[in-house]
Amino acid sequence: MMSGLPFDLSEYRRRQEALFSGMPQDSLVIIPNNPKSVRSNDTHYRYRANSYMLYLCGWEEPDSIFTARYTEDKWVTSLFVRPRDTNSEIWEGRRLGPEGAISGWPIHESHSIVDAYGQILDAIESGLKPSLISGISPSLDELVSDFEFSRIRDPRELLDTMRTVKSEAEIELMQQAADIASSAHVKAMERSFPSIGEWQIQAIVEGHFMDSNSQWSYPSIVGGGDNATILHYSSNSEAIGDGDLVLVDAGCEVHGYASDITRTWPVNGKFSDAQKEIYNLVLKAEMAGIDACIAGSSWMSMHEASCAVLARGLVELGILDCTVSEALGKNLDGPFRNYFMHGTGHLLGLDVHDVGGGRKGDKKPGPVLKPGMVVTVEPGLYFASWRDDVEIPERYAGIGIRIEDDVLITEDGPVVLSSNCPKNVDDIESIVGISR
Ligand SMILES: [Mn+2]
Repeated sequence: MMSGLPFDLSEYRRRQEALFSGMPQDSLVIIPNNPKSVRSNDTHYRYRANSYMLYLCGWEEPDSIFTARYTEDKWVTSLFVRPRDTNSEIWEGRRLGPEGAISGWPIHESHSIVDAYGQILDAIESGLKPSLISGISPSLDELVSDFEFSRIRDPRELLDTMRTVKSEAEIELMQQAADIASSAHVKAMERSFPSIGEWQIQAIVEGHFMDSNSQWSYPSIVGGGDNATILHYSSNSEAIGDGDLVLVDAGCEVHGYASDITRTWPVNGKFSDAQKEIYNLVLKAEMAGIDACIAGSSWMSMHEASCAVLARGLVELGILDCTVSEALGKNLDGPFRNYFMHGTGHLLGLDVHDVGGGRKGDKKPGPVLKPGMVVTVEPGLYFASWRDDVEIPERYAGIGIRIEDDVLITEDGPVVLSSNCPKNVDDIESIVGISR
């Protein structure tokens, strides 16, 4: 069997070496794969390998553990995998087994998963200090916690920073994911019509993902009218009325690398004046955010750029009755946040909300933007008609708009990977409904 790995072995080796160069030589690196997840009784959700496992060696089978230790002047990598088992393979699918894992994978040794715990215990008892990614495998967490280490070394401290900067080959996969998702949004626009079900738009989008040999990278959000104001709406179960907007936040993955695109359009093909006012304001904020995606800039610069545009626009439209600086607030926490509650973007990669910082609630500030980073830029404005805690102007009640692109940071400025997905009012109006 061919390995079918998305990268040259040398790229995986480079990643491994970069990790090991930061690890003390008495470390035992332990990275478990994700467990399978039960949907009901004996039926499982589609399996998705752990992103760190994909990053370091591309192994996609469950019940596997990647380890590395330093012996005889070099780091030796091992993969513990499910052994071959004809009966299990008849029911669940072929396994590569330790024999298959050793040929064509970027590892030195392979073993049966059955031997993993014994070998890990032996290594720890011989004096190696576990460097485990915790929170993935409860039984490994427990095994390691039985030894009283002052602190378990967490390989994520190094890996997360490494993962923020993508190689040429990674960017190529992310471009493919962005292209597939862009086409999916275009198809959904073309086939929209008044009264279309949110689930029907979901089917068009995800059908295109599957048709492209891809799959969603997070549950698709398809919200019509007021549902577009629910940030993580995902039931996608209502019909969308004539005159309503639909917000579609949907992306896919290619070899684990995600795209994450949001578009908002009128299902009848024509923005109302009120919808257009809000739409063009969000678009202006989005483009200001993209323009701020400059290598060397602070993480907050795109958020600041988008927020400034939104606050000014809300004052100009008469939605906020105050000065622009009052609307913005001292710490970007002014009343414009009544209508824009989330961050402007996040890192994107093997995880849709990728590792490496920049997330709300982080203790450290987000990373300085570097060439090779991919971020999303996704401001929005939400006027939920049912809210009574803030002023919702009648003219804009029931409007929820977000526009999101995937942006590669380069020395020469931002490159929008999702640029094939239309976002100007005229471009959108010219295609909505043309193939209904
Ligand atoms: Mn996003």
